[in-house]
Amino acid sequence: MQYTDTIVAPLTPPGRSAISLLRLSGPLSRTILETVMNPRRPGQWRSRSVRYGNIVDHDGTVIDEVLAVWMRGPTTYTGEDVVEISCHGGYVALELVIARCVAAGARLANPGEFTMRAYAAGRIDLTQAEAVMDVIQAQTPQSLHQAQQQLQGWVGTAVAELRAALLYELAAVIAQIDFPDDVSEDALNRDALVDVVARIQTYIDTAHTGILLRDGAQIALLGRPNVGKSSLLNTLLRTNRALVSPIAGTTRDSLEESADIAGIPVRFVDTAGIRGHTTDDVELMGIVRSRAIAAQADLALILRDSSAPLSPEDAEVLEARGSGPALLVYTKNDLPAHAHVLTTEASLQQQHQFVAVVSVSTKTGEGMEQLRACIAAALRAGGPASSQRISNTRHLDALKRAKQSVEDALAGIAGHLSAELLAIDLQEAVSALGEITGQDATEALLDVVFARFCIGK
Ligand SMILES: Nc1nc2c(ncn2[C@@H]2O[C@H](COP(=O)(O)OP(=O)(O)OP(=O)(O)O)[C@@H](O)[C@H]2O)c(=O)[nH]1
Ligand SMILES: [Mg+2]
Repeated sequence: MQYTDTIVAPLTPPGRSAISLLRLSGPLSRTILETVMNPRRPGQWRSRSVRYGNIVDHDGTVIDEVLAVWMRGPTTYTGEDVVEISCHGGYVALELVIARCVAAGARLANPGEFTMRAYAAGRIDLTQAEAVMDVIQAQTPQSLHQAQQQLQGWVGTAVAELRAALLYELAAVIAQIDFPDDVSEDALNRDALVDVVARIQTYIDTAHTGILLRDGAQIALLGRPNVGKSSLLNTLLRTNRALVSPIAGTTRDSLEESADIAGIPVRFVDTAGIRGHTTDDVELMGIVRSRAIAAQADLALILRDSSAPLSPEDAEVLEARGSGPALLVYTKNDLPAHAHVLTTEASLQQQHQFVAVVSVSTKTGEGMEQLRACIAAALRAGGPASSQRISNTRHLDALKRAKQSVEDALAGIAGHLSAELLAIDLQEAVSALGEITGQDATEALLDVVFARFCIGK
């Protein structure tokens, strides 16, 4: 697809910085550059050589001193002629340089429009376009590494192989419809379809860890007042984020902070202590929030003060969590343990199947490394070591549909269904796979994918 208009956008966020970067892409890129810039040394523009000079207004007034490079398509990010200009940082210089480019014939780019053009030019497939945003939004080195793998195209290659295998079988089925006499009964290779199902399943198996590393997990710190939730949050974050005091009911509103736990981007939520008998309206509002978070978090840390007797409030906390995965965390293990701590453990364990039990002290730091390891293990639950993982729910959903359609076709073969019906199942599987890479993507799907993008990408 060839676009006739030339787009422009900042590549760097607004704000004070040494330099800002902007990009033009489209057929007029070089003409616009020649109009707005006076290079210091005379001469022709050569592709991929950097030139120094001034961006000037139509009357010759200097707007900013810049470095600029013109890159001839199609071996550019968008596949079109591209110009990149480094001007000074700050709000004004960048805005004026962009305005000057617009006056000279460019149009402001929409979010994701450069990447959309790269996709339209066939430079990248849809999974790589999505990976661009994943790289930008990666929250830990591991999530970045995973996004880079996808950017290099492994999902597209894997899906193309599956699709090719299915198209081969689909052709055989269609031949059977068109020339029923020429094709033998067993023209369809059942084993090939079984193999496709198995391969799709191995990709589906990577998705739990993949999606976790891309999107992260919410972990709630729950417990009755004063068990040490805010202290534990601070120790996990290694900051003084939350207020801590010996007064029960210190934390009123829930408070969320991000951290990296063994490469997994997690959001810890400190909550107001759950208790039934408060008359304080504000505390009650906080407790309502705590209960909502308790029910929905990906993982809960249920805190129990090991120096205090078990109270009915501890059971309330467990009730608020429901059946979701939880770690039991004994706090304040630097203090003498309460005499009943072991019997209380038994009674709590009866109420809930904990993933693990850990004992910590935020005063001495004891147990903290073990707690981090338990959290990582509880979240990851045995994911694959390779960083080639399905990390996008859109891909996962399409893979599941493709697998189901191939399984339907296999059931059809067993049930001696007509070639026409088998062809429908196989065609559906092919289309589902094509949605992943974009071959069978609708306009609406592309809009959804590119709506996630930021300006300048
Ligand atoms: N000795 C000891 N005291 C602790 C430890 N952790 C927390 N505390 C103390 O316990 C008290 C309550 O701690 P917080 O972290 O405010 O407890 P919380 O669960 O957030 O309390 P609320 O916000 O009121 O629900 C404070 O006086 C802390 O200093 C610990 O590991 N050892
Ligand atoms: Mg607190």
